[in-house]
Amino acid sequence: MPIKTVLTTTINRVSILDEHGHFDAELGNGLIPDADLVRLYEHMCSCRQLDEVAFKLQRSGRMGTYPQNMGQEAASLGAAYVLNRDDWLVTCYRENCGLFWRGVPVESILLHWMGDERGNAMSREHFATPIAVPIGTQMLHATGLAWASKYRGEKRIACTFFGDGATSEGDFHEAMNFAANLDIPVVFCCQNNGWAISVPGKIQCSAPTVAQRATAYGMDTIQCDGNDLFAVVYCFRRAVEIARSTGRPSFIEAVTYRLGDHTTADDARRYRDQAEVDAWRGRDPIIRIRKHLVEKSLWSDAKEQELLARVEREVAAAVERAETIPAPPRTDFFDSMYAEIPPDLLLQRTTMQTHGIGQDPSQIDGAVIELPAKSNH
Ligand SMILES: Cc1ncc(C[n+]2csc(CCOP(=O)(O)OP(=O)(O)O)c2C)c(N)n1
Ligand SMILES: [Mg+2]
Repeated sequence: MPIKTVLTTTINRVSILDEHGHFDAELGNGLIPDADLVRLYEHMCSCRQLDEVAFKLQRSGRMGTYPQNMGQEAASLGAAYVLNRDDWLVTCYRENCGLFWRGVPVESILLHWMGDERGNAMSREHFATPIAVPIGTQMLHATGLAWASKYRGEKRIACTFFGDGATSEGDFHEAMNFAANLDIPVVFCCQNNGWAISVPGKIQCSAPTVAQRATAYGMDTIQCDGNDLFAVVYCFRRAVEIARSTGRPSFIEAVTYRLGDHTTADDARRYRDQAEVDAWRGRDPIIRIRKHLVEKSLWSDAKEQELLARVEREVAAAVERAETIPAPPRTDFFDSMYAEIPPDLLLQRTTMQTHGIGQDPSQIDGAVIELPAKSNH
């Protein structure tokens, strides 16, 4: 036969607790113990509260740009719940829920979006990298971290998160290719929220699923309802098992939606239909878990009121902590780049407090040029 089929492929989609409240007992029973489910629900509510508060902080001039995570809480939380605390969690900017589950302090993330980079310096004990705003870079970092782990004979794996838009970046393909061909235990998770700012998914990826991009690299791949915490946990258990038992990478496409704007600098009403947003509001990952908990008599209105009051207090306290951390000296941003600061930057450093940016230094009368204090960098 001159032409024969050398590959046919299938992409499976996992859904356990759907938007109508149907629960697949076969896959879902025993997946998340009740006590954990309550804690996970409470945690998602606290992240949602943070999003609402951060939006108001930005609108009142108390924060720079902020990317709301609203609607996408389940994917990173499911991952953080399944991973070991010392597996690497390598995220971009819509994974607050997973990072907080790890123990990253809320005030750190707030501080970062308030413009203080010290907030993005993750503590060693969290095994998380700084949240990546450059699109796609973190996938390579995750692959490198997992490779280092393998090289050292450690059991630690890496998990990385990125958006659908990031899968159009060269970095994505390089990371996937490298991880697949060198047997690197990394879990790639694409939060496919349908949009990369105003670019819709359908002109970003002409294949019917993002998941099938992983097939091309010879990697195990699966799609899940990314707003279904049970489905996310199911897929991560599977991916983590692959990574630990075979040392291989795998791919999860978590299909989700950002209910808010891209960031506070965006107005999504200019490019998205309200009907689309409304449809996704009905698929909110938090609402469906709440309904499920109520059905199982694990939740009540009284508990809900108590929780909302508590998360309000906790987030307000985190905002206060972030706002009262003393600001770093303004000259700091000159001091981390060079061991010996070049003369032109030294002049800028010295005059920035008293003269406008771009002012011709030769016009500066009597500028006193001081050497910076010896830095540790
Ligand atoms: C390398 C790079 N190019 C462009 C940008 C500007 N930018 C910021 S977010 C974004 C879209 C990202 O979309 P996606 O990966 O789908 O993530 P989402 O924001 O939807 O979570 C772009 C193009 C950037 N931050 N970094
Ligand atoms: Mg996107």
